[in-house]
Amino acid sequence: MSAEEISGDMTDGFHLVVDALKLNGIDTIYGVAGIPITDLLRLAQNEGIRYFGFRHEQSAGNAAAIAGWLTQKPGICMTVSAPGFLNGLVALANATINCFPMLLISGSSDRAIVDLEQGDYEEMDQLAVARPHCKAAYRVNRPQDIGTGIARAIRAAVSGRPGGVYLDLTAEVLGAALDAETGRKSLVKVVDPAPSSPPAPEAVARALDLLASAQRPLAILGKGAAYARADQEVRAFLEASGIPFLPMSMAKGLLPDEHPQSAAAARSYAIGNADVVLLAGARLNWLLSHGRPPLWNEGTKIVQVDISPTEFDSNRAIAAPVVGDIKSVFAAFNAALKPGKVKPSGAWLDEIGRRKTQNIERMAARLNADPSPMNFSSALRAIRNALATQPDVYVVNEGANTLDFGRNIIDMDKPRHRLDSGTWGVMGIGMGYAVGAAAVTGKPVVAIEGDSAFGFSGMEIETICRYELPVTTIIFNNNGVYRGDPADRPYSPTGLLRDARYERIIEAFGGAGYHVTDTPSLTKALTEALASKKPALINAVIDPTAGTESGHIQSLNPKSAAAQKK
Ligand code: ADP
Ligand code: TPW
Repeated sequence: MSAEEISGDMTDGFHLVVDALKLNGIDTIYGVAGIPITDLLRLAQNEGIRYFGFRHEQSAGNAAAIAGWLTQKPGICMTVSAPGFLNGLVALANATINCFPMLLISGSSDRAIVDLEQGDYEEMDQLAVARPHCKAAYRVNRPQDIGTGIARAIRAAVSGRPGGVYLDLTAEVLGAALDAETGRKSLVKVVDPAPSSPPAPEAVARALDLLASAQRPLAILGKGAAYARADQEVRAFLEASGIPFLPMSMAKGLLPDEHPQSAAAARSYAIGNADVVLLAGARLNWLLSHGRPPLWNEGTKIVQVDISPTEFDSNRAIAAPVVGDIKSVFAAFNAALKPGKVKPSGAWLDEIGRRKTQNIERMAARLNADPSPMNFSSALRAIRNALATQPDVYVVNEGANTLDFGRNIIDMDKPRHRLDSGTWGVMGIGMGYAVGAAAVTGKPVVAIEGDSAFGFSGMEIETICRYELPVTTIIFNNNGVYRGDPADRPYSPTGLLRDARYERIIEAFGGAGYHVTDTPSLTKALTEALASKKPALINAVIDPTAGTESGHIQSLNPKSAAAQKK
């Protein structure tokens, strides 16, 4: 029986899931169809939920995760059992590690057979597999529990530190019948799913006192601050106090990169010489060198603002921890800040300014050069020129050199417009993030992709074309992971096919393909693609010898301690 054909006084698991999602304002699902969820997806669509069908669950999961980060509502990914679930699991784990709210909802096979390992179709104990990779994991075994299961999953995803949640729906539960009245009563509308958590007044006072004692304060803003949608509060505090700031990569645009207080072009100097750092919505993980020397100074004192109290002292002692959501905390900072109380010294601001100018001048020569073939800097300059008048564009960025150069060269003007490989430095987010961003914002998306990075989700070009999304994918084609094969050594571990014509992939699906080898053609192609508001793919040929292995994190490759020094 199909899920739609049921009598009026009865309901079933399919309907209860859709009703519970709708009751909680869920309007979009990303997924891949198959047993046992096909009828569920069909019903969801019939009931007015938008559905985006992908070619691989990892991309569907990535779309859901970024949709969650962009909207503060959990993004929903639905998959089939065992292999479909496992394909989605990387995205769920990535969402959790990045603090993005998402739900992976997977159908699962017959519990009685699975638990006795009797060999069901797509048999797997999915709940047990998911649990270590997400913030919470639940299974619904009875139709009357669907409402509670979805409510708990939503709350777990968005409250406190956001993260990925797994919800297991057995095939049996989806098909199970319940009388309609009991079913309706079993649904739960989650009230205040992400309650604000204002900081303790004494924590605020401690933090402001420490900042007031600073000569050389510095603020570091992370993607948690961008997620918090505290744009006005954060900006007001930084402008009133005059503290220079550094954005982590997905916090670029929280204050515009062009803002005079941005210290981004003097990053190492600013981190290494600050006496007090205000760390907001960012962890002291590898991306910030664990807060340790040589980048950091041992003597620097830290004010850390985070919604998760267990984050404090994770890598070094935090002198002034402030637990709370960033919106409430910065509102409290603003309310308590007396004019002139926090005041960076003139010498500190002058020195940051001097180094910024010096570094920008030093970079300018490289940025303005026009080598043939193009390199990362010149190609990104060409993209930057096309994007200069398009602040609404969402930028997705992955690769190694493509990511590292892209982060530095592409300025962001608006908050939450840069989406990238994030905390794991993961490859494969590209097309999923592009679809998710286009789906929830309706705005154009430009995905700047290394050729290797693109390959992880490249088949989703068909998805982009099928839904006619305004996504332009630019592939920096240098024939390899990081770089191309040396001429005398084909098939090296980092090599990819030479001179691949990636633009023909999108042509197969009716999109616009461009093959460009110089910067004016790249700017022109991107400008044209954006104006068309249609799917496009630009194959940008880059010098295969440009860039470095592993980009800017080469030092993380293990080196043999037994290697002979030359
Ligand atoms: P980045 O990669 O940009 O440095 P991280 O992902 O390491 O940022 O850190 C994000 C931090 O933000 C996490 O520690 C998380 O707990 C925190 N966070 C997320 N949302 C909020 C919020 N609304 N208020 C305060 N902190 C938040
Ligand atoms: C899921 C390891 C890091 S960066 C990268 C790989 C494979 C691709 C670099 O080549 P690309 O970029 O994209 O052509 P560029 O700009 O240097 O030319 N598997 C996963 N994640 C990661 N991070 C890797 C492998 C990796």
